[in-house]
Amino acid sequence: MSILENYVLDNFDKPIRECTDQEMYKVLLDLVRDKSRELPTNDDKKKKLYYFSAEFLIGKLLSNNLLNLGIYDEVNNELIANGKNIMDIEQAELEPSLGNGGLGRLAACFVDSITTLGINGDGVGLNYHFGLFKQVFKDNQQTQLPDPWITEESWLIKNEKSYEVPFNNFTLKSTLYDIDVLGYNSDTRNRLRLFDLDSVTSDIIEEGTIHFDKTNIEENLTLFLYPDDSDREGELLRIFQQYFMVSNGAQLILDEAVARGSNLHDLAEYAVIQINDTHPAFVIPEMIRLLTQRGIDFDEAIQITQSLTAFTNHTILAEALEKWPIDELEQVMPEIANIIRELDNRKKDEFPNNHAVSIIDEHDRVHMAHMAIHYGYSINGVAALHTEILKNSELKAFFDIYPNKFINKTNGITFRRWIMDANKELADFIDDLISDEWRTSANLEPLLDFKDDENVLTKLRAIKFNNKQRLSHRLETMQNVTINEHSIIDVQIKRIHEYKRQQMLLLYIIHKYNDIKNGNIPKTPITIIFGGKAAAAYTIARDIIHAILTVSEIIANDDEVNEHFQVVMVENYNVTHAQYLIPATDISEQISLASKEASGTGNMKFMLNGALTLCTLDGANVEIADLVGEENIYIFGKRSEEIVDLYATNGYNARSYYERETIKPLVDFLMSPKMLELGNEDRLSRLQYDMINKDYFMALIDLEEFIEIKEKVYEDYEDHDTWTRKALINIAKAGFFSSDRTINEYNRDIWHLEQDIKNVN
Ligand code: CBF
Repeated sequence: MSILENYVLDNFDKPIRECTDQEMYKVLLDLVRDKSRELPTNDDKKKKLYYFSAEFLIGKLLSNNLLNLGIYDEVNNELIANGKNIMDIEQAELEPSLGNGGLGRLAACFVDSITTLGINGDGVGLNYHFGLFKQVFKDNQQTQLPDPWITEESWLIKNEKSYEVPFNNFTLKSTLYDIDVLGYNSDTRNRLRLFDLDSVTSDIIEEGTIHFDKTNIEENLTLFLYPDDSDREGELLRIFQQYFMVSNGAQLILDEAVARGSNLHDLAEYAVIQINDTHPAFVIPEMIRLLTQRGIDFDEAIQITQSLTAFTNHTILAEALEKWPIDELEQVMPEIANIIRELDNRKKDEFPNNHAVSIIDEHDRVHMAHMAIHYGYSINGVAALHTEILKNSELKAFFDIYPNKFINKTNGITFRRWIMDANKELADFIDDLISDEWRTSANLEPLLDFKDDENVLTKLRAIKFNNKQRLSHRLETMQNVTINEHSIIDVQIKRIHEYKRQQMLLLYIIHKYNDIKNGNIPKTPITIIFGGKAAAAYTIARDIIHAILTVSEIIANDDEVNEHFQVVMVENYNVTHAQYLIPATDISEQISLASKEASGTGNMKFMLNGALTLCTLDGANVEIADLVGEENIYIFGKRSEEIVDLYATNGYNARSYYERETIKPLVDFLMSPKMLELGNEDRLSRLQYDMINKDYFMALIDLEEFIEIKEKVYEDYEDHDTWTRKALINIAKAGFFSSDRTINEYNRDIWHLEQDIKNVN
């Protein structure tokens, strides 16, 4: 009897064939969990990494874990033999709502690679019950609902560990949940350590909303990721969350290090902390507090903490570099506020009159990044260009005093999820061509030998077509939208933010719509797909979604246009959606205002799946361009130095661009009768006004060039062989972006941990 049959009989006392998909999901979850538990953790290794992150956007785990355990094919074949389909079974799995954007997805890729390379390292975070929110479209607008995912059948395993976190006036006792993290063919496992509070309850959420009493910390603490912080109560709640996360994490570190033999003076030999963005930076004062509480004197506690803490910066956007009013910290955790004051005083004494490096500024706000740079031993950016911008402009004052702390670590993505799981047909085809060695080495370069092989190019096109069909089927079932699988699939999926310039693509869409109305019919139909959430309090981003949905409805209703051109916005974009969208994509839109996108990782996923990148020279696009060569990528727009300069000199005037003959009708269209008939006047006029009078992220500056290059891209698509050859070259050059390479570099240059697998590209 096979393992699967055994599990089914134990659970349901009937054969596989007679089980529902939900029942089969339960069986597979139990099977995978048991198999994972058989693997030892890496705790026999002396030193351990703690990757602190507010988010872990892990995606569904069933397929991924089967793959990593090396039993995917065996299980899948047995399911097929019993009339079951793993894709249907997976529908029963709810995607964990533990993250939102790039840094959260990066953290998920990293824990996979850390385990794959046999490094002792856990992720530390919070167990949010309802994530950011579930995005639902109503009247062409984004509405926000809770996004529940925790059921009896989730991957969480309750751990008996619990810690007390001392807030002002009260103490909260945590509950720890673990999720096992498996590596590819790895014989050990690591864990996500997610802290929670038993008293948290959904009862306090107002029905049909994501609103709740922000002051009721005992009941709301881990309800949502990034709760609205547009008022003081919201800011306090964020501080409560952050301190709860790091205090638990720091206590866990001390517990585990002592259990492994540390006397605390030597803590840095037992632990290293990576602070993922600023959210976990309170771990610094908290670790100092805990060490002093355990008898270590203050100066030494600072020195120990510094020697085990490293920081990753993911953005240069001021609004994302957190600054908390010191009086709010005093209200939530006075001891920590005092420690921060002392840390700040020491740096003010060391660097008198250098205000740019203060931790507490003249408005009494605590700069989290500044604290992490002063009191950590390493700071890294996430792509070569981004790190240079940090060094030369954004954090120049710090680079001047600590040049040796700065280092670049270009992001990466795990190939397990982003090709082996998301695009099995392509992965298998690559095995046929170059053997399966790439699955561990990430070396796809041998594919270049096939760049002129007609049969290979034809097969690549066939795979792309199958993936388009798969996507089309999914959109039909999820959203009741039918897309043309013979069309060019042109995709921009990422958080909705002005700097990412979804509004620029929107203006292009208006241009294309007018063009088709004027009789210029595209040779191949075009489908432009967006996906992404706008933060609930980010009004202009929500206006952009509204404008996209409204234009898409106009196009869908227009029989002169709809068979040639379609615009779709995927509802509630998440990792699962991405796994369908990316393999089906021809054109990857990476069109941020140069200098503003730290790295991007979607760009890497698309490239790996054979999409061609249409981009500005921003973030990791620069490295993609270097790798594939200019003839295999489409680059447009102002360069980052020019943009940095424009900001410095206040040199951009949106209106002067708006007045241009090509641009004015596109922006005016937003308030045209067609739009107003279907859309909301307040939202559309606000967006239009902003574009003409402000346009802080300069959507108009590159618009003409963007229109020009988009036409060229569509034209180039018509030469199928040349296009597919470029796609193949992109796939072949994607190996550099494996997160195994990134983690190998973090370990080599920052963490210095024992590592089982060393032969990483
Ligand atoms: O480094 C991972 C990603 O992080 C962000 O998403 C972020 O949240 N700051 C950046 O915007 C991305 O550029 C980056 O790839």
